[in-house]
Amino acid sequence: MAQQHYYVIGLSASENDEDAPLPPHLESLILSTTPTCTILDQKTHGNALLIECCSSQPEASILAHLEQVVRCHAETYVSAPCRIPIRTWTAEQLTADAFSESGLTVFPNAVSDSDVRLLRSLCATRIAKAHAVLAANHAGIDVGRAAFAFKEIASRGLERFDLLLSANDNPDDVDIVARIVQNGVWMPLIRKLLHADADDDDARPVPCAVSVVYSRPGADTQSWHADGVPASPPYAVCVFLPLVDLTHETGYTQFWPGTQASRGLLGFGPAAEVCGATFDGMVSSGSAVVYDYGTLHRGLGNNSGEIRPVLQVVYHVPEWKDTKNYGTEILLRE
Ligand SMILES: O=C(O)CCC(=O)C(=O)O
Repeated sequence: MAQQHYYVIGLSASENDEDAPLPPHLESLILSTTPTCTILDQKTHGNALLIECCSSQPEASILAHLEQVVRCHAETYVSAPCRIPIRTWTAEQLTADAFSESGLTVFPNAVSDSDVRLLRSLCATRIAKAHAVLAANHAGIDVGRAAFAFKEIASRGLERFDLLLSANDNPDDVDIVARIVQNGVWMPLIRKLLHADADDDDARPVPCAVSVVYSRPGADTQSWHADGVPASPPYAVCVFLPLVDLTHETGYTQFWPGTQASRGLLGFGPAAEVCGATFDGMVSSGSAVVYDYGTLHRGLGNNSGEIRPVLQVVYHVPEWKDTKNYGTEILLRE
C-alpha cells in the first residue's frame, strides 16, 4: 500500500481575506472519505474549518479536490508522518477516563491548603540553600542565564530551574513529601497507567522522582517538548502541583493533548497553536495536572514579580531510570 501522510487543512472563504466569515455551508460540513483523502477529524477554528485527513496522494491534488468539492479556499496548516490531534479539549472533557486519548487530566484542589503551605515552605528552604551553594562554590556560573546540570539541580532555560527534593533531604521533609505524593487523589490513575495496581497492594509506594520546577520573574517561554519519548503503555507519568495560584502573569504550563499517542510529533509542537489545540494548565495552587511523559508541553514565561514554584512528581515503572534531566556532579554535600 502507498505511504499515507497526514495533513491539517484549513478551509476558508477567501485566500486573501482571513477575516472573511466561514461560509454557512462549511459550518456544518461533515466530510468523510473523498476520492483523494480520508477525513479523520474536523472542527471550526476562527474563520476556518480545519480538517485532519490522511492520504497517499500528492498534497496539491488533495487541496485542488477539496476546493472543487466545497467551493472554498483550501490551505495546508500542518503536514506530518502521523496523526495530528486537532481536538480542542475543555477542562471538563479532560477526565481521568479520557486519559488514554488525551494524555492529560486535572484534579482541581487535590491537595489541602495546609499541605501546599508545607510544600511551599520546604521548597523555598531547599531553593535558597541550592542558590547559596551555587553562589559560594560556583561563582563562574551565571545562574538564571547559563545552562548547567548538577546531580540535584539543572537549569531549564532563562530563570527556570528543576531541583530534586529527594536526595540528601531533611528526614521530616522526606516524610511530608512521601505522604503527599503517595496518597494523592491521582494515585489510583497513576497505579492503573503504570500497571502498579496488579498486586492489589495500594500501600506499596510507586517509584517516583520529586522535584520543584521554579520559574523566577523574567523566565521566558520554553520550546515545546516532551519529557521523554512517547510510549504505550507509558513508562512514566508526571504530576505538576503548582504551589501558587497560576495566572497569566505568573505563567503556567501549556499542553497539546493527544500528542502522547505518537513519537512522530516530536518537534511539531508549534503546530498546536496553528491548530488551536492547546490546553492552558492555568490552575489554582494545590490542583494536580497529570500528564503522560510523552505529552508535548511548554512552560510559559513568568511576567509577575513572584517566583512560580511547581512540585513535579515523575512516577515511573521500576525498571525506568531518568538519564537525561540532571547531571552527575554533586552540588549539595550535607
Ligand atoms: O515551567 C513549567 O511550567 C514547565 C516546565 C517544564 O515543562 C520543563 O522544565 O520541562
